Amino acid sequence: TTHSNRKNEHLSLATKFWRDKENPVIGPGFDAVRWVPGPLKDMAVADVQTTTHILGADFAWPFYIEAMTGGSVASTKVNADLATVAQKTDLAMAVGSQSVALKDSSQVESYRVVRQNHPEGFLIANLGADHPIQNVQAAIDMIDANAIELHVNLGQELAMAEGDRRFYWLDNLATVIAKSPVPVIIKEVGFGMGPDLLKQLSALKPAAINVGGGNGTSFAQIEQRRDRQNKNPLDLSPFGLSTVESLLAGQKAAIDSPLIATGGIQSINNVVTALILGAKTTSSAGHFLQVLMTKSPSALQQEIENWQQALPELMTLLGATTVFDLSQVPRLHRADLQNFSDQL
Ligand code: FMN
Repeated sequence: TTHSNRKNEHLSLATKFWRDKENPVIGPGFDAVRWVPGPLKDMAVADVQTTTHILGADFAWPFYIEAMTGGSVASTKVNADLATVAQKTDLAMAVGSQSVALKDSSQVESYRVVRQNHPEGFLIANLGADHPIQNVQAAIDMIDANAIELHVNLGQELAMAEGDRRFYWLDNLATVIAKSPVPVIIKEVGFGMGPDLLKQLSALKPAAINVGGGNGTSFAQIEQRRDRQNKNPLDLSPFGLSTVESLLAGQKAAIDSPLIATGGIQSINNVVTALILGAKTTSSAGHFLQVLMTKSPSALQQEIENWQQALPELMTLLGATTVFDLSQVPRLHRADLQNFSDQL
């Protein structure tokens, strides 16, 4: 199907253009935040608890593998490999948009393989925000999901010549949140969230909001490159907030919903910065995909294990025995980020 072709093209283009120099820069990135040395604390690295609580569950690590793929032959292998690595490293994992499998049952296997390879794992289903509760239920059942994320990807759709042009999402989100049998995450995919959007979405009482900030994999960019005739030369460059800015917006808006930080998280240092800025957990897509596709599943496992070794050491450096303690660590904002903060 065309959708499967699109998914295959996403995989190869994401690998190619991931962290491309030409990717648009949307606001200050993780390097705009420094960690301030605090008082000494009598503790050992072994005292650190890296667990975080969100979506009604305890997670061993405050990061997971974010939604990427499914719905094609190539993606079955990628999903199988990602799920095996997630199982070995005790990470949660989200699957890519399942809408293709709701229409074409031959594609179900490319998602189900994730549950097969990570039988006890916390798995997150994925659909667009316009899907009715029946589809949400079917997507959850497909992988026996523990939560579902619904993407609100206005910028990405508009960047696609064949993307949606009708966005009647709010009533549907409220209904799905009320009726879903598992926790619902509302997720941006690369343009971030400002304070008013965060307040509006938080009022819908989702289990979490994924701020989906800029400076990570640029999907709008990928869509425009894929669309070779450039039928839709829309320039979205003035639009959006970085992940770091979106997290500051969340703190300013003082919303109730727990925040997930995604978009440009490519190191354990980025994870720590996001947690300092108040995220309850984080996730990465492009970086993990890049390691998997250009190296191997064992290289990805090693990369994640390196993060898992570094995290308790970094937390000790910051005097944080828990992920909550990290949210109290004082930080310095680079001038451009502080300028943003002052304008909030
Ligand atoms: N996000 C979704 O919500 N649904 C998708 O189907 C989806 N497909 C993706 C496919 C690829 C190849 C990549 C790289 C990302 C995809 N994303 C999708 C977005 C990621 O989940 C994530 O939000 C985004 O890539 C930003 O994170 P990153 O900077 O760590 O890549």
